[in-house]
Amino acid sequence: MRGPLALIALAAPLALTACGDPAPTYIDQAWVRLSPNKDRPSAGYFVAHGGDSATRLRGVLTDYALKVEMHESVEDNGVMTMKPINSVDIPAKGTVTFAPGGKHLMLWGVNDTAISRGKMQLTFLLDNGDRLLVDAVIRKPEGAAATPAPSDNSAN
Ligand SMILES: [Cu+2]
Repeated sequence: MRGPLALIALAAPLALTACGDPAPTYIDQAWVRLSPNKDRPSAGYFVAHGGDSATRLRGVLTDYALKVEMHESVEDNGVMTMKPINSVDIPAKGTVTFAPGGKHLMLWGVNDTAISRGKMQLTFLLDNGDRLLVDAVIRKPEGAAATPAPSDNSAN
């Protein structure tokens, strides 16, 4: 362990002074709104921050759901519908927000272990080959706490 740690300690001051380093694209504020119905997909939201160069989000993967899709809510003749999107441009130094009513993730079959842990890791695939690993907070639907446990023995 001594070798690598010493290297990191040496590298840190260098990284701070290297002001020519390109700023990377990153993701934050990731969260999942859990569907109250297990048969219906949950929705995921986040904010993508562009680095010094523009890139593109090619998709999102996770080990903690059966399927993930990127969607966009669109108004069609006054009716809100949504359609899958294949990629999203992340402009240099710009932000792209996935939020309720707009772009969002749909997640089918969110893993029970992730739900009880309250978070799930998402992998964001970028056009430049980067993979960004981000923990999304799982928020249970309103009133979920009031649902009695199915195994509850109500003999009284
Ligand atoms: Cu959708």
